[in-house]
Amino acid sequence: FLSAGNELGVVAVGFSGGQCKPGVDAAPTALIQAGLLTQLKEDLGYTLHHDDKVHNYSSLMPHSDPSYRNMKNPLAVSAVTQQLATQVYEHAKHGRLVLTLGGDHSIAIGTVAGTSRAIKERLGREIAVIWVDAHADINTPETSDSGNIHGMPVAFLTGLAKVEKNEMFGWLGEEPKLSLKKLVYIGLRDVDKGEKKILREHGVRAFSMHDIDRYGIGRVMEMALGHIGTDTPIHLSFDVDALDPQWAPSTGTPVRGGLTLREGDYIAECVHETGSLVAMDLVEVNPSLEAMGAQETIRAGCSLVRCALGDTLL
Ligand code: 4U7
Ligand code: MN
Ligand code: MN
Ligand code: MN
Repeated sequence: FLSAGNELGVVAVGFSGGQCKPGVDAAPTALIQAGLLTQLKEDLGYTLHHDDKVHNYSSLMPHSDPSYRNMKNPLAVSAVTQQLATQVYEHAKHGRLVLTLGGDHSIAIGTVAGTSRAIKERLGREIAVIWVDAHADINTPETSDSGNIHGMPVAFLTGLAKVEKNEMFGWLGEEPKLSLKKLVYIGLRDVDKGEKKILREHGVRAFSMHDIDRYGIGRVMEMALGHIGTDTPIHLSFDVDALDPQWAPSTGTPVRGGLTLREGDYIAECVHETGSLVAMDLVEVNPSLEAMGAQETIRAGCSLVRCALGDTLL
């Protein structure tokens, strides 16, 4: 009931303004050149809806974009994510599964907003989000030390970050795009003090690397999916830095002690098995960092996407 057959909407977003390191904008092209879209079409049998563009949204870039309330590039990130929300919405409202290739994680403000709106309109349902990441990305502009918006998307989507001006995420509107009760984290290991306070106060369901060590990834996925409940549309937002730098070294904010490649793929496979996946983001691949590991990181990213979209081992 969730998506129409094997129709896949693809959005490629070469955007890096949510953080300070250049190069993450080159990821969509690198992933596509590695054969990802061909594999989805030929091996997994999807019908692709893709404009064959990697969007850089240069026409949306403001001439001047000073920090505001501690946010870096607020106008650019707001404008790009607003446009992206429309693109994702257009795919999702036709019942297509939507794959977004980022870009830094700020783009999830747009992708989750787009999915959330389409699923509400089409099915009258709220989406759940599985956020796979070393980081919680739930800083508000006030709690963030870095001012980088890729560390804030969850705060904007859940309404924890207050917005006033339309051109600075006011377009998100009053209604949260995501309920804190329908959010599940997997892979956390570098959570800021202010973020821990937010997670605790709101009782957000989160599975850290400690939980994965204790229960194993199998039990963790049972618990994570159990929290969401069956038949709930799922948006999977996968930050490649959830993987250990051994498997994904080319990313802007690597943190040691992460998921193995197989644990990452397993998460994606379990989400596929629910039959409830409506959208996936793959973000934070930066081929220009740790050049030696770029091919490995790209390969890992392709594998995560294939697993979430139904590639099986046997
Ligand atoms: B990513 C950080 F301080 N929390 O806010 C911040 F540790 O999308 C990192 O998960 C954010 O890669 C990482 O800047 C954002 C930092
Ligand atoms: Mn991260
Ligand atoms: Mn992230
Ligand atoms: Mn990162």
